[in-house]
Amino acid sequence: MTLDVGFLGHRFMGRAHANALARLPMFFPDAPATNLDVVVGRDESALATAVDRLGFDRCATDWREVLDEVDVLYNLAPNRLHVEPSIAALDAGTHVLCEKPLAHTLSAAERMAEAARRSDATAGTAFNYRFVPAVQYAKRLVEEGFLGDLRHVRATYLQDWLVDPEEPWSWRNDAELAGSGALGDLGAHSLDLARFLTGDDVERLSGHLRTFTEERPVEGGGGDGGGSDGGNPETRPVTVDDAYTAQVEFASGATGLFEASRVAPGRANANEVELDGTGGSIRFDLERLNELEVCGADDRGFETVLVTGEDDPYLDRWWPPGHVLGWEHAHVHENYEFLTAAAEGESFAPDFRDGLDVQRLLDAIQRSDERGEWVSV
Ligand code: SOE
Repeated sequence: MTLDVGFLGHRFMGRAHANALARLPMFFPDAPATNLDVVVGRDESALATAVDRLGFDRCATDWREVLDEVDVLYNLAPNRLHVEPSIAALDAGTHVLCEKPLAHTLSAAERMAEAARRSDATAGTAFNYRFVPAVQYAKRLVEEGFLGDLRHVRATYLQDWLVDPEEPWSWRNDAELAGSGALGDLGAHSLDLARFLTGDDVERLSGHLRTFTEERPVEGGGGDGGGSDGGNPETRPVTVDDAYTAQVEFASGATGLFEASRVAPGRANANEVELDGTGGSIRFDLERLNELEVCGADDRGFETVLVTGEDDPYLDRWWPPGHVLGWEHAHVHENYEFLTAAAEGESFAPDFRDGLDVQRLLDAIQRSDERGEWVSV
């Protein structure tokens, strides 16, 4: 059986997932066959390029017209647009892999999780870092009891692409479209990794959001930015956070510190998680994603374990031992697992409930910031 696939969105994540689908027949021949049927967007010239470069049969400008024609919808659109198309697709029996965060608001995420619950189709939230081999290796260590009793979770996700105040405005700077900024875009990954790795739930937290640049130029705006009148460039307000921090308490009694930023020079895409327990510590750093740092409670320091052997998760599918993997490979693993689950009528993890659980944390961090006090989740 060949699954007809539709993408809503075709930019960064469109390329990441199209690349993953192209790799599957070569490296994961047991994956269900897919046909890139249709890519949906608004900009017709960009859509034509996407058809050409990503390998779709056709393009469309209205997602409503294609839902009945595809078996799987990849929802890669701005966060607010995750909601209605995903719900409509699930109601039509179409499988959905939706980018993170699940939605722009908690109530929207609740509606999406409810749609997934009532549908027979498979629904997944694209927390791709779960599928990095070193992260899966870390999870195995935790499940084997290496950490003992969990004491601390420390997770930071830092980027630098908004350091320059002249960096143009985009939907990622808009609360209506995105819901939040660094919090939802990057913090969602950290919060999901913490849940995934520890299996622990956050019970209460104190969150803080900051916006350092209050407005940004609109690309192609008037004035100095490229217009003819020589006046000030047109700008739009930034209504989301550039950075957040959160202090949390887990149900187990462990404590956690979380931070994300888009204004951290030198940190292009630094996603780090560290877990400390009575038995030892484990540290993952996306900038060195083929390694895991591990320290037993009686050791004198961290040992670096290379996760590049054929016994490591997914590694036997790729190259001989030691031939390292990159960021894009996690998307391939994620797509392999999702499509296999969809073709077999199974559920996939992370599903929309996982997306909703993370959304509850995002919402609690925003609530705490607004109230200036600790809140329960
Ligand atoms: C942009 O900040 C972004 O593409 C995120 O949206 C992704 O989730 C992250 O993996 C990389 O950075």
